[in-house]
Formats: sequence, C-alpha cells, structure tokens
Amino acid sequence: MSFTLPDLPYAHDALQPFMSKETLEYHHDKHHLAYVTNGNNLLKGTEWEGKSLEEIVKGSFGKNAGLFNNAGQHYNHLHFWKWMKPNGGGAIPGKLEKAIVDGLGSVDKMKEDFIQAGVTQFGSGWSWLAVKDGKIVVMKSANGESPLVQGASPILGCDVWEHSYYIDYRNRRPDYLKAFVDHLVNWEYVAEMYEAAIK
Ligand code: MN3
Repeated sequence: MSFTLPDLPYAHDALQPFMSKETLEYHHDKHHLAYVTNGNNLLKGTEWEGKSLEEIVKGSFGKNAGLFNNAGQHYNHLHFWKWMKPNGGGAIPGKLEKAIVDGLGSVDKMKEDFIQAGVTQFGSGWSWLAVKDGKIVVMKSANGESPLVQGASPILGCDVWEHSYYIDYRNRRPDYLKAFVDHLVNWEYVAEMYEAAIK
C-alpha cells in the first residue's frame, strides 16, 4: 500500500482556541504531508512494499531508519487528528474509564502521568496511553517512535514536537499538554482503539 494524507476530521479552525488554524495548516497540511511523500519514496523497492502500515512501522524499526521515521510519523499523525475533537476532553466512556482506574489508579492520576510523560520527553517525541499485557500504561517515545515498537498498542498519543505547539504556546509545553487533555481529547476514539487493542 502507499501512504495518503487523510483530510482532517474537522475544519482547520475547529480546535481554537486550544490549537490554532495556523498550527493545523502547518502541522497537517505541511508536516504530515512531508511524512507521506517521503515515506512513499522510501518505501519503493523495499521488502515492505505492499504491507500494512503497522507491519511497515514494526518491520522497519531498527532496520531502515529513513522509512521508519516517516512511516512511524504517518501512523502517529493518522491517529493524532482523530484523538482530538472540538469540545473534547469530556467524559470518558465507562469501560475505558474502568480500565484506566484499574491500570493507573484514577483518572486524575492518568492525566497527571500522561502530561508528565510529555513534559519529560527530552526533545521531540510523544506521550502515550497504551495497552501492554492487557493493562493501560503511560509511555513516552522519541521522534517517530510509538508503543507499537515497545511491545504495546497505542490508544492515545500527544505530539510534543515543537511544530505541534510552538505557534500557540511558544515554550510552554506543559500548558499545551494540559489543554490537550482538558479540551481536545476525543475519548470515544480512544475507547475504540482500546477495544481493538484488547481483542
Ligand atoms: Mn507532528
């Protein structure tokens, strides 16, 4: 398969004031597009041509850095757009909420740990909720890596590369992460990925 850039599931200005139209114009229209274009070029002629995106991400990790970086970021961003919605951050669907409490103690603790993972990720990367050995855990990763290459299934990720927040928050990464958790997360989509992860 080749990679294609999906449309955003909402208008570019729909996440304001927490994520601006300008940020999404750069982040989706330019950064994500570059991962798609570069990924397609680097995929050509490799053993992973014709494989699924997840197989490409896992297979190229540690073997083909250029392809991995672009395919990994394509995977991460495909979901990142769907992990947000206008007026997000509200109630968590019951079954997912129970699994969060089982794995991490409480919803507040999960939010605190998720934000802390993003704040302490040195340089570019992501903070994550993932399912590992049937339990929900908080993880972080560098650059284009994700729980997929750490033996886990990602169910929520926040992009902490500067391109994701510098226009709106400058150097205030903690404020960006807090706004993401409180106002942007689409918990219904997280619940959908949780269901898929525990199958
Ligand atoms: Mn990004």
